[in-house]
Amino acid sequence: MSFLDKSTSRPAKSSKVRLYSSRFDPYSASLRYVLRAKGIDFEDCYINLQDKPEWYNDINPTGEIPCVECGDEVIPESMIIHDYLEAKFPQVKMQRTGDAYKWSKDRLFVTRFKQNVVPKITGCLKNPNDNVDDLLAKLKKVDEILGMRGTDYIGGDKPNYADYYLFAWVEVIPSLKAAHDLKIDIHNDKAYKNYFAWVFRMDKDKHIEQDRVDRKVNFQTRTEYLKTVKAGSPNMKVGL
Ligand SMILES: N[C@@H](CCC(=O)N[C@@H](CS)C(=O)NCC(=O)O)C(=O)O
Repeated sequence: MSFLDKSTSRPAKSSKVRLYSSRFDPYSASLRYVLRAKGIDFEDCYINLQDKPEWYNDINPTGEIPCVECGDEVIPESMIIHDYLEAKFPQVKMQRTGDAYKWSKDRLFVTRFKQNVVPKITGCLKNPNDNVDDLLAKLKKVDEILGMRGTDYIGGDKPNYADYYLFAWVEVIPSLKAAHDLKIDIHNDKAYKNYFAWVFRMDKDKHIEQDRVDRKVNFQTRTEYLKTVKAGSPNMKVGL
């Protein structure tokens, strides 16, 4: 893993897939989980979002992470990257884990989650009191959808990209709660039964666990990181 800021030059081309990301970024985490599930060897390049290298604009003119580089091919936008990885490395399927109807429902789920729930999670980072009730209401909806699916995972009997996308975001919530001292206690609430059963299963997923080991991103380090965000000076290197 490397940390890149204004003072660093663009890394030389690699024979591996390279993920330009940020250590605690959920969009990037979902891609790492999928890369692992597909068995793809990849390297992490962490961009310092507070002090971005100028050359990063050549990679993504919007300046956003994540971005994937594979030889001469550079792809931004998390959902387009998911599609690119699926097309480029089709051996292990992470999207077509059922028929066309299931694929569409999964995509709809991820799209609506990104539109409706992600802004509540990021909103909680800055202004928890204005966002937490909405977030909890939306998680109830997620619970209903998981219940209606009736399978262990959105993917069916094993996780697919929609599971990894969802998990990469909701795994932030316990740290948000700790960093902002939020009084949320929904673990024993029946309205979240399916959701927590799913979280419990995902939490034991080996690709997610490997990510925690490789990057040392876990409840403690993420909480410390969110505290540095709250204090106005994000420190991407906490716990290393
Ligand atoms: N639509 C983009 C959103 C990515 C995004 O919001 N990235 C944030 C980090 S979570 C970012 O790069 N912010 C820094 C910046 O815009 O300068 C995607 O899905 O990849």
